[in-house]
Amino acid sequence: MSRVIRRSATVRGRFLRSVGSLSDRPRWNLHEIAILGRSNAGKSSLLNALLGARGLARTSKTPGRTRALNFFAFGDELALVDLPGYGYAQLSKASAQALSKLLYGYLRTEQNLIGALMVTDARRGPEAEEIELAELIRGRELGLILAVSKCDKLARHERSAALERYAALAARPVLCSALEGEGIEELRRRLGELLRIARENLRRNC
Ligand SMILES: Nc1nc2c(ncn2[C@@H]2O[C@H](COP(=O)(O)OP(=O)(O)O)[C@@H](O)[C@H]2O)c(=O)[nH]1
Ligand SMILES: [Mg+2]
Repeated sequence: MSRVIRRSATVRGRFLRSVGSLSDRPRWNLHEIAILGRSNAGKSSLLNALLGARGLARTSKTPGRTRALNFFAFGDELALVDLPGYGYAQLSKASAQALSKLLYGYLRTEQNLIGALMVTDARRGPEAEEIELAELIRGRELGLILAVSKCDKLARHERSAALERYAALAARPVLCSALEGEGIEELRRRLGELLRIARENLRRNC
């Protein structure tokens, strides 16, 4: 597939599309980075902070609300994909299975996918599903950025321990807060890094 690559100086966040099944995935020339994390970890909030647009991705006090793949433009070469969170206990077994199929199906097969931004809660530690997802991403030789979020909830002395808990999950975890803006610039820089690598790979394979 040939792709049109244009450079963008500024990031413009914009909702693109929402799809409820893998067969409806968009066919476009955008690179995609998946936003991963357990339900309520703060994925949609972080996405809004990254896109610089409050309320673009739907955030919720009620876990399990994202039931589709939601695509947002981050500049004009990259789409960030808000995915259904896992680990939401209130869903019926059938709904949980359908969401899991959508999530894993997308991560295993999407050809435009260049990496994932995994969002974790700074007050917790890595869980089995996060380890499994990180392995899946690495297995496909895609980039993995780890956002250790809600760091505004930590006391100063708890910060390094939070990073240490997550160090085994991915290199260079980023402590961040969607609420207060800490770490957002660094995460944007990391997204740019993945994009540059993807451009390079594309050029080499042409
Ligand atoms: N204190 C704090 N709360 C946050 C932060 N990010 C998200 N939240 C809250 O956590 C809850 C879940 O956030 P949401 O973005 O909907 O999580 P998602 O289910 O992973 O998309 C909401 O009540 C948010 O307001 C943060 O950086 N700091
Ligand atoms: Mg969400």
